[in-house]
Amino acid sequence: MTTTTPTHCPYCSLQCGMRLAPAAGPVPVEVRERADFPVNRGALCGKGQNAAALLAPGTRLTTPLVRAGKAGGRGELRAASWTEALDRVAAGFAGVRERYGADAVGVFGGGGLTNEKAYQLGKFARIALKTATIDYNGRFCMSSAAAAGRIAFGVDRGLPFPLEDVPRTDCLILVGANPAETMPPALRYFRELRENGGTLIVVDPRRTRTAELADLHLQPVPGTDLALALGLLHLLIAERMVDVDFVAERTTGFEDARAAAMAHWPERVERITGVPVARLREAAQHFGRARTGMVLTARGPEQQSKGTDTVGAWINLCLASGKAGRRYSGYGCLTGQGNGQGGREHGQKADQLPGYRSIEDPAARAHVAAVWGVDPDELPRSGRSAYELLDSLGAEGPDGVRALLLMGSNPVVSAPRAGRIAERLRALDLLVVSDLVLSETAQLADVVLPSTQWAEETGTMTNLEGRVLLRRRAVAAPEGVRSDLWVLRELAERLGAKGAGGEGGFDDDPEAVFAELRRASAGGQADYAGISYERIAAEDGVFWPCPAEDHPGTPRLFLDAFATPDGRARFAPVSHRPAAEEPDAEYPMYLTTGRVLAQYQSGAQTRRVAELNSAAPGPFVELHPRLASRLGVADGEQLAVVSRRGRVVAPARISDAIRPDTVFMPFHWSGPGRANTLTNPALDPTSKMPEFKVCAVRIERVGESK
Ligand SMILES: Nc1nc2c(c(=O)[nH]1)N[C@H]1C(S)=C(S)[C@@H](COP(=O)(O)OP(=O)(O)OC[C@H]3O[C@@H](n4cnc5c(=O)[nH]c(N)nc54)[C@H](O)[C@@H]3O)O[C@H]1N2
Ligand SMILES: Nc1nc2c(c(=O)[nH]1)N[C@H]1C(S)=C(S)[C@@H](COP(=O)(O)OP(=O)(O)OC[C@H]3O[C@@H](n4cnc5c(=O)[nH]c(N)nc54)[C@H](O)[C@@H]3O)O[C@H]1N2
Ligand code: SF4
Ligand SMILES: [Mo]
Repeated sequence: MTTTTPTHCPYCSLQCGMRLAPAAGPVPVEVRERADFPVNRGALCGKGQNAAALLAPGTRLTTPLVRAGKAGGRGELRAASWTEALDRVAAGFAGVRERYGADAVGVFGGGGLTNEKAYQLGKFARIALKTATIDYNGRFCMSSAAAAGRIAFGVDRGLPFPLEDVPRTDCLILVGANPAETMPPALRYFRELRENGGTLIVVDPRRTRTAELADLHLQPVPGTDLALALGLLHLLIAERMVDVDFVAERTTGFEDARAAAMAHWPERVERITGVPVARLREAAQHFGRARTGMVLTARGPEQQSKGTDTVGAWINLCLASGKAGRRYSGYGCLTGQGNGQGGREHGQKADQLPGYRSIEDPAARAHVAAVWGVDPDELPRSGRSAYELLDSLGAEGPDGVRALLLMGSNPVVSAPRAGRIAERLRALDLLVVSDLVLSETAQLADVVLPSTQWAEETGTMTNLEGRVLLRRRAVAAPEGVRSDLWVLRELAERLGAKGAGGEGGFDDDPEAVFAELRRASAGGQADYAGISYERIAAEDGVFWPCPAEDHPGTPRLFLDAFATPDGRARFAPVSHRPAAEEPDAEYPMYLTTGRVLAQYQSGAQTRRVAELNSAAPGPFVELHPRLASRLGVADGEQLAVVSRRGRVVAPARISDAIRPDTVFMPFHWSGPGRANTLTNPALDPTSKMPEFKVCAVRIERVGESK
């Protein structure tokens, strides 16, 4: 019998359990089913099934690369030794720091990094580089839901209940989420909900495969979810479906929220959203009359320049109808990246210290500084958010960032207004990219550091339920590849950071880093103090907060009280406002963007896997047959899509599943079909989330067929 290693998928936040068995040949392991892990019970999507392909030496980086000359410019990337590469990085960072100050060296992390890496990256920025300039790609992901959750409930954990509760609720509204493509093994929970007699309502401008499962599909204009939620609350109030006792006992702020909702009567909401009044009434009746109910949002309503208020409006709906803080009821956000949850808790965010602490809070600074063995006054303050950081790269003057360490993101493809971001990356004095593959962003780097991958390293990941999981090393990495933790230790030593390499310094053993993370998080909101690798292994994961080894962990939050100072949830007094850019005569269509099943994010990984690439080989523009016939466009014909930021070309995919006033593009590709050439970097004022889900475009025929 071969011994298999139980671990989790390297991709999305469902963190499906899988087993790895040793294999002969260039791909050193084989993915097997792990039926005993509760979240996916053995089911995997194609990305998980084919995850091992990237371990083969031919598809990934196996040696550091350095460039002669400046970023994006003269020299070619060539193979180098680790010593040469790391010496160059350390000298470059030290030089920029000397010339421009510590904040001119930036760090950009990712929600795919393990908790240990995310923690160490935040610590590296604050005490080795001493820079305030750090943020990460999670800002582009669930930051609006995180902000709204903190405002309403006092804490941000994507789902306040395990997925196993979903089939037990009576009515579920899924807003701008397409798990049929983005988390297929989770569909089981929504199917079971219907089998149990519950009602599923889906809100999406497209009739997705997820919407096809629903009892009711509301198909709003992109960017109008805020009005839709207000309209539903209006109907709840008008038809006396408010849970008055719950509102009185467990919430504050209802009066202002009520006043805002009263200004959104059904006919007005129909005019804004395009959703007929009859449909609104039907949805309000289902949700309002149900004994228990949930609202789950994903990127649709969140990736808007009013994402925080929009999520707040959906939370209001839950609170007003008493569907929060009770078993089988509540609001949740479906977090996206593998460690999208843990990655936002341990300090790679601009304003944050480990344990979901605020970097501006004196008590938090003192606690974390003590764990790190530094003076609290030495810790930098808050830095700038992801888009603001990327936008300031290479700029002259006091705010310009001149050098960047990028670990776990590919912004050349995934950042809004990506053309501008690629240009800013080229303007840096020094761009350092740690990655598994030569991504589009790594191709611009001065130094590329090849990192070990999921099956080659151990670490913890926190899934969308707040369940801390153990990723286990199953196979040795190829010669020439090193872990991110090792890189951070080596760089910290070269930069002369206090304690580097030694006890309590920059360890590269994941379990030792986790032990330190536990202490740093102790007493914070995301308290991991009681979680150990042994416990995770024995218990199918441990839910935070878990303050002590004898604490059972917390699968369900808010049953007794919300995490606000007075224990009450807070209504958000929000009103509708239009998207930052609405269609006009010149740019008459809405563009929205998102995902397809076989590709992951910027595609850096999945475009290199043959099975996935043949399933989804390139970008496309989804458009309604009525729009297609008005433009005289045939299926498969090359179309140009033009926005105020740029122009892309991709084939037409004609489908009556989309609204006739909207086109959709997936964002997984670079080159002429890169959706983010078009997107609008208008930011939500609270979360700094860019408006990936709405901008105005014009469609032009290119004139040649595929
Ligand atoms: N296959 C695959 N799976 C993934 C990923 C991937 O790249 N590929 N990425 C992972 C990550 S990081 C994330 S964040 C999740 C994202 O998971 P989802 O949020 O499910 O994915 P998206 O396709 O971005 O958006 C969901 C839906 O929002 C709809 N939408 C667009 N505009 C609006 C709007 O204005 N309002 C509403 N209500 N809906 C709108 C789109 O039509 C789309 O169907 O997926 C994770 N899983
Ligand atoms: N238009 C549009 N744009 C979007 C979105 C959208 O819906 N529409 N969604 C946004 C969202 S939700 C997200 S999450 C972002 C994601 O976009 P990105 O941040 O670009 O995410 P990935 O493509 O996953 O990039 C991760 C990179 O890190 C590498 N990597 C993976 N694991 C590790 C590791 O452990 N160490 C190191 N060093 N490298 C690693 C991968 O090979 C890859 O190159 O895109 C955003 N962009
Ligand atoms: S759903 Fe997500 S975690 Fe599960 S196999 Fe697919 S990509 Fe991996
Ligand atoms: Mo994401």
